[in-house]
Amino acid sequence: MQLAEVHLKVIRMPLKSPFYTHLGTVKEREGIILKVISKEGMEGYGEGVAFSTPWYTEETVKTSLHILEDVLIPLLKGKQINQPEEAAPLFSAVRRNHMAKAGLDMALWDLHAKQKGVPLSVLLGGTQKQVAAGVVVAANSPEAALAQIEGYLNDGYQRFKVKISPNQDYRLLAEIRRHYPNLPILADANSSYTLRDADRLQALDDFNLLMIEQPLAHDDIIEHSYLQKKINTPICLDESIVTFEDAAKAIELGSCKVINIKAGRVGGLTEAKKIHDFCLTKGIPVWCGGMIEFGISRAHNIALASLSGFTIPGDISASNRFWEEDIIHPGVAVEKGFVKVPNTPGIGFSINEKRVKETLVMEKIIKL
Ligand code: OSB
Ligand code: MG
Repeated sequence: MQLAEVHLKVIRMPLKSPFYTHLGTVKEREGIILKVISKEGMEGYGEGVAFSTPWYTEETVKTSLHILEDVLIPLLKGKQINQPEEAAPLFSAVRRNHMAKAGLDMALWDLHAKQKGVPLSVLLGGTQKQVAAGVVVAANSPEAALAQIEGYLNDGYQRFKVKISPNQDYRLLAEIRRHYPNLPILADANSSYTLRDADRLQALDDFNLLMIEQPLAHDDIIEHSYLQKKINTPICLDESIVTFEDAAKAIELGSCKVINIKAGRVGGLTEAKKIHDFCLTKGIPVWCGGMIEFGISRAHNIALASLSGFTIPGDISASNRFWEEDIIHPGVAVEKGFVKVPNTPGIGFSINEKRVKETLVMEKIIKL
């Protein structure tokens, strides 16, 4: 395939309710929608998942736009790409900027799947026909967390991720366990602790958590290995794993027992699949993390999560978890605790152009 154009759109949408983390409250989400168009006029969609501010990674919507427009898209000029896996090596001379790379990588995967007339999940090697739905609880009080859990249980979700920090951990989890002794829960700390908090984190072993996600620094691998020796709860790394090499080092050092794979965070589906395949050979279970993203990125997540190593329910929630109306048709739906993996070509969802128009902030067409 050879590309003729790349369309970049920035959209902005309010969340149905505020998303509380110790790093700040997310009330509205900006995102980048990428459409790649081949010389033959076929289309593929990707999504850039950087936030408006660099609270989760160093990238932002603005830095992603700059890197896409001025660096990555020009690298595709005049290039014949026969496999979507060829994109990542083309981008390898560009340091980091994983989220910008991922948006373009995803769009090329979708385009390629559509050209071949196969579902993206099949092209990736996925085998699961449906993926277990999990959801994140990000509340600002135990009462609000319990109310969210009750609602999501009624919706059929199979796994609950609770945001914790030193300001809200033991008491919150004790309260949840008092009401739901056997609920499958994991705690996501988003790097809010240090090794000095090891005893405090060890105390959370009381709650039979599935795992604790990213307790220590966002870029640490060494200290997590010390912590894992001290606590029984399996550590899952999120922020610390931005490349295949990070995953290999973390596993080698015993820094985690589980990995949360986000295509957006690791530079795209090619790298995500590589991490998945490696974890499978090492017996490390993986799950697919979310980014409070829009439907295009969620669709890519669903396809990725259909790979056989994704044995733990991920942040795969319905469009209505965050949005009044998503930018894909139909919206992602959870039925009896599962999300169906589409069996139509590419990501398997069409674009809700009306919704894109309503939320559009900026648009740019780049001709190659
Ligand atoms: O740490 O997993 C995280 C959302 C944005 C950025 C980072 C994280 C999250 C979530 C929400 O926890 C996951 C979702 O989209 O369902
Ligand atoms: Mg996380």
